[in-house]
Amino acid sequence: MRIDVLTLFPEMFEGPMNTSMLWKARDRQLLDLHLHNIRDYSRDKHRTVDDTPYGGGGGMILKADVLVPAAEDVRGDDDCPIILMSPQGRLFHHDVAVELAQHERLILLCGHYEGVDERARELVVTDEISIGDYVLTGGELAAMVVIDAVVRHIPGVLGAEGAQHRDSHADGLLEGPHYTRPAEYRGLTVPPILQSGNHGAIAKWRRQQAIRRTWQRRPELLRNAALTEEEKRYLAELAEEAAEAERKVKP
Ligand code: 4H7
Repeated sequence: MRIDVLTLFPEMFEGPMNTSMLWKARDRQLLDLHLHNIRDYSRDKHRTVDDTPYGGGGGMILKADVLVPAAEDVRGDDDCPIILMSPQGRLFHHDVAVELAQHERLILLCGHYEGVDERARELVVTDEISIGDYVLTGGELAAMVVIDAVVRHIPGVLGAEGAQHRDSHADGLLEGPHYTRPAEYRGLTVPPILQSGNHGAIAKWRRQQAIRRTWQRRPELLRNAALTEEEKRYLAELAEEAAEAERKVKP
């Protein structure tokens, strides 16, 4: 997969994109990452990329006559998505990461200052994504979050185990608890079932723990999770246990 990033701060990408899973993906040529400095598309001697907003109000706006030629030059005659990272975009989540990973190529546009001239959106942006309901100084950190989450879904990136299918959210549930050695630490022990060697029973226990944790922390996710009849009964037991505990507090 090829990803092009248009940014005023290409150096921000250096650490994250040259570390761990992302570095491996690039090294194995599964990810072909290109960073482009928006400032290189400015045409005046001061390398201007922004200007004051029409109507006043302060702050600076990224110029359409810089952004549009930059995006068009990078795109060439490809018809790949050009995605603006912005607080006004559709919310990024697991399914969006899987969807974006199906593309041969993506272009990510990182805004800055008070924002981008609306005509750049109209002329070149095909999709607008937000990583969450908060404001960032620029789109760079958001773009890196999207790149990391998308690249995990390129076949071969995580090795043969298909670890992305075991991740939180892959099956609509949060992950349950994990343990490694030692078997006892500060008096806290590992659940005996994990040491039983009974793989069927372990798989069932893990699913139940995932359901329990999702029910406790993100119950709204359970609406879209695919549960078996047995798992639905387990969920009903959890609700019954909680109702019972509630009755003990205020009878
Ligand atoms: C586009 C338009 C993404 C990009 C405006 C980007 C949050 C997210 C940005 C802006 C982002 C997210 C520039 C508006 C900085 C606010 C102080 C870059 N913020 N910004 N201003 N949630 N900021 O994904």
